[in-house]
Formats: sequence, C-alpha cells, structure tokens
Amino acid sequence: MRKKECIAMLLAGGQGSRLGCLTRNIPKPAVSFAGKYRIIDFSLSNCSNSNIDTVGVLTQYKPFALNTYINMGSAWDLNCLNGGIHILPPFVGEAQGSWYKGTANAIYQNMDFINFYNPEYILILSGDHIYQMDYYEMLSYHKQKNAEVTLSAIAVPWEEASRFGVMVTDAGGRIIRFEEKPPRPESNLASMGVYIFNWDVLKEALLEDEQDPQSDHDFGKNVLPRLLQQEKRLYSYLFQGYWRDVGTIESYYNANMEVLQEERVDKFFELKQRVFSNEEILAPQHLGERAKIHNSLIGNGCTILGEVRDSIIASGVYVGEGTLIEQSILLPNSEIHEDVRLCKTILGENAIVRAHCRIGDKAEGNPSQEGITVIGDHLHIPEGTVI
Ligand code: ADQ
Ligand code: ADP
Repeated sequence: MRKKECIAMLLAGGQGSRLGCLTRNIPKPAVSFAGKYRIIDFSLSNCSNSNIDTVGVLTQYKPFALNTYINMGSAWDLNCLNGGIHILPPFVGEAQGSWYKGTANAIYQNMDFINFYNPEYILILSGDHIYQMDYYEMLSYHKQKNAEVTLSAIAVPWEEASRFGVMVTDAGGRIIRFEEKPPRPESNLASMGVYIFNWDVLKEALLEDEQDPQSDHDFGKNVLPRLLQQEKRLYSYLFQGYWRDVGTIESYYNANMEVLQEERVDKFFELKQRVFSNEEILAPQHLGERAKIHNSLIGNGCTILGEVRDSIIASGVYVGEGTLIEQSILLPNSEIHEDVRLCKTILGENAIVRAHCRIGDKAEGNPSQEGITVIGDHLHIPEGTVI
C-alpha cells in the first residue's frame, strides 16, 4: 500500500546567507516572490502537477515560518493519506543525529523515511528555484536512458556559469565531467540542483560518503564527482523552460522584475502547471482616489494611496499619499508613509518607512545611492531618512 515509485526530497534548510537581511528571520524558501508566492511554492507545485504525492521537506535554518506556511500541504494538494507532505527537521537518534552537515548528509539522516516508502527513484529538489517543470518527463528520460542518476541541466550565460555545478556530456547526454562552481568553467551547461537517483544507487553512495572524513557531504562537491569517478551512468536532462536560481539579491530582484516584463504571471496560472500558494485570505486591495498604478503587481489586502510604477507589491502593504514607488519590491505587510520616494529597493516584510524618506538608486532627491537597496524585515526607517 505505501510503496511508491518515486518520492521527492526537498532541501529547504540552507540559510540563504547571500540573500542578506531578507533571510535574517526566515529561510530562503519562505521568502516572498512575485507578490503572491513564497519561493518554495514553485517546487511544491511542480511536485503536485507531476503527480508526485510524497514529499519530504528538509528544514533546518529558522524553520518556524516555513512549517507554518506548509501546514498540512493542502494548498498544493499534497495532503493525501498514503504519502503527502512531511516536514523533516534534524533530530537526535540513538546512535546518530545532528544538524544536517550538507545536502547529502541531510538526505542520509532521513534514510528511514525513504525506506518507509521504499521507492525505486528519489527526486532531490531545492527550495530556492523559480521554474515550472514536469518531473515525470524527466523520470521517463531517466528510465529511457537506463541511467543511475539524472541531473536536470540548463544552458546559462557563460559569465554566470561559475556559480553553478557545470557538466560536459557526450552526444548521447551521458555526463563525462562535472565540476562544482569552478572558477574557470569549461562548459555553460549548469546543473539545476534537480536530481533523480535510483534509490539503491543513492543509498550506497550516501553510506560511502558518510565514511569519507574529507567529505563536506554535499551532492555537488562530493557525491556526484565520486559517482562519476566510479563510472556510474550519470545523464543530463536538458530543460528548455524558464529557470532561475534566486540565491543572490541581484538574481532575486531580476527574477521578480522579469515577472513584470514578460507577463510571466499568466504562466503561473496555466492550468496544467499552475503555481499554488498558501497566501492568507485578505480583503480586496484598496486603491485610493489619487492612486496611480503603472505596470505593477498589487497583492490582496493592500492600500495604495500614492503612485506605483514597475513594482511588485505583496499582500497587506500600505503606500501613503504623495509617495512614489519605482522599480521596487515591497514584501508582505510592509508600510510606506506619506511623501516618500523609493526606487530600486527591496523592502522586507513588516518593515516601516516613515514620511519624507528618500531611498534607493535614482530616487528623486537622493543622488548618492547606486544599485539595489535592501531594507531588512521589521526595520523602522525614521522620518526624513536618505539612504
Ligand atoms: P547551491 O546553490 O550552492 O548549489 P546548496 O547550498 O547546496 O546550493 O543548497 C541546495 C539546497 O539545499 C537549498 O535549497 C538549500 O536551502 C538546501 N540546503 C543547503 N544546506 C542544507 C542542509 N544542511 N540541510 C537542508 N537543506 C539544505 C546547488 C548545486 C549546484 C547547482 C545549484 C543550482 O550544488 O551544482 O548548480 O544548486 O542552483
Ligand atoms: P547561501 O549559499 O546563500 O549561503 P544556501 O541556503 O544555499 O545559501 O546554504 C548556505 C549554507 O548554509 C549551506 O552550506 C548550509 O550548509 C548552511 N546552513 C544550513 N543550515 C544552517 C544553519 N542552521 N545554520 C547555519 N548554516 C546553515
């Protein structure tokens, strides 16, 4: 009854330190995206749309917000009886148990969970990617190639390749070389951090990795290179769609802005690949008498009295009269008072900007700031501040 062909393990425990003050109090997968979503919605919705109904979510860093958000998994239709969503925090067992040391160790520590479902295949996912993908197609490819491990791959701009694991394949898609974040990449075919393993192969690889005192217990750094060395059958599955790793402020900001540029938000609502979200139910947005909105997304429960241009305003945000917001991302429940100029800024959840502030690159009356300005969650910016 409980045996499954394929279950997913979603790594959602990393600190996300490169997102700076956006992840002071919440882990990266719980960060708000495109006004309505949290980053983890994309991977969870992909599971649901691919008929993968058993998902272990490995949490670690500041798990509270994520656990509350995921709840029973019903928002993603993952609350079934045989399977469903399981939050897997680190635990202390009799002989083993500690904080997860790396991505591979995090899976190793949950082998009991996997054995319970005794699947043939394991799908390993990250909680920090924006993409819509049918994992079942990838699984068919994995079977067709008779692979032991399949890595989902995408061509990235050469100048970005060194922040990913990159691979070289033969004409049939078999991976010949793989290097994790090489300073001088020899390929721009990047690993998306989405893997399918035959469970027996993964089990053996994890046991072996635990025995290696030199290992960081990381898939990209240790487990995959070792499997290649052992001449296991690793294949690359070329993904053709839209995929973004939003691990840095710049990539997070750009991916949000792309939602505006390409009307990508319509794609999030396409029936076969709908992105689900567990957003709170709020009142409809209120746009005041003098409000002006230009090319922006405005969430539920917002009150907008000023002007908003080329921006993403998440749920429950207040924008006061005479205020101008441009090219910015306002995260849930933030507040901006009267006569503020805010440009190219990410304002954290529940942050408050008092009246007459000038914040961000090209904000009128503020010539000093360049690039993206980030204001952490729950911060109060006093009246008249120029940043
Ligand atoms: P990175 O982006 O560096 O590289 P990594 O830090 O390994 O990713 O984290 C992957 C996922 O695991 C993240 O969702 C993170 O939150 C989570 N995670 C990290 N440490 C964890 C832990 N100890 N416990 C639980 N979860 C944890 C990886 C691959 C590259 C690939 C990129 C694509 O190593 O080869 O190119 O992803 O983004
Ligand atoms: P980034 O690379 O931006 O820092 P990731 O989320 O990808 O963000 O992971 C960063 C690192 O944080 C990982 O190597 C992971 O091992 C580590 N990490 C995971 N959980 C914790 C934790 N509870 N405390 C501190 N560091 C952690």
